[in-house]
Amino acid sequence: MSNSALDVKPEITPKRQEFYDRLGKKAAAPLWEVLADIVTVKPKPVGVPALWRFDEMRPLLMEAGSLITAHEAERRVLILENPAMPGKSQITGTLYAGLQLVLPGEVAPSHRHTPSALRFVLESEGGYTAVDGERIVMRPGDFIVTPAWTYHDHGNDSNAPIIWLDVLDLPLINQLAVGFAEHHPQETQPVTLPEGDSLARFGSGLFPVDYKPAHGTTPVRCFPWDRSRKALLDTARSTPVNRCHGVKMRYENPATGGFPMATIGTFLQMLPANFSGAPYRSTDATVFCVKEGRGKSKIGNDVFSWGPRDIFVVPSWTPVQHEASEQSILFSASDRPVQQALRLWREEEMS
Ligand code: GTQ
Repeated sequence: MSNSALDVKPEITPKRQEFYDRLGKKAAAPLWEVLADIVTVKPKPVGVPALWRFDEMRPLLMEAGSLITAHEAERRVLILENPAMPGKSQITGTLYAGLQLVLPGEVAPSHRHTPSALRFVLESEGGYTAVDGERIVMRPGDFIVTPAWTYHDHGNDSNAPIIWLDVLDLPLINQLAVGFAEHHPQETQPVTLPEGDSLARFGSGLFPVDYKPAHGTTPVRCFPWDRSRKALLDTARSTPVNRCHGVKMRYENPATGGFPMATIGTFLQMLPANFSGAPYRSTDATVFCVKEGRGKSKIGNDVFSWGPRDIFVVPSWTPVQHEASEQSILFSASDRPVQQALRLWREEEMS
């Protein structure tokens, strides 16, 4: 069977149309009219490439801060909506992203939900997120995991605003219709664990002798920036630079060797100064957040120049090519763990 057979739609004659209209009244439809749309020769993502400049978003976030409290909003977040999916609260087909602000003295009340969340901290001079009884102090560049159905609240006892990037698997969870949420009985959950507990207990390479991973989510709740950056740059000294990705690493659940989250894969990559990457495409639509450096990325037919704290999105199977004018570090997140669990993930270099 040739590809064109899968791409081409039959002609609609008046007689056929009249038949289709009658089918519609019986909640039925002809497959041959939609086959090419639903059984695609290659991925047809709804999302488009896009970039959000931190310098443009920050004043809007601060304006939100003057209009509504974290308490009233529950979560004071500006959603990063894919321009091709306005009103859908989606940055990709499976992921939601937003910029969250907690002002000095504020608390975002404790709740839990079945969607999983990650935080990538953009601005903080203290302040915390509490997950499952542990307060995690937020520092710029920290990657923090809020597993499904764990209570979490955010608080800012510092003198400066805290701003972070939220990525949640909301569209996936809602597509599966498995979304549940509830408040904690108290506004702030009791802190039952010492600061730094999850990292101290599970981040050193030593586990309790009888430890069994209970689920797919990492017992380490925070991957602190200084350690991640050092691991990346130390590795880069003895690792060849990949033509497409520079030096790219993935965050790991130390209990399983898999991704830290069951649904969202997270990565950190270094592009050396003057890096000019080869084009590639992968099936997992990816949200990038620039931690350090400057450069530009060609995504499909669009070129986006980026600098620190900018966020951009690459849709599924869309060619992308990164360039860096100075040494740059990119954090990124995608639904790769889901695709790999289903044995469906593909990536290829294009030149
Ligand atoms: O911090 O719990 O961006 O529940 C969206 C939904 C953040 C959160 C979001 C949420 C949260």
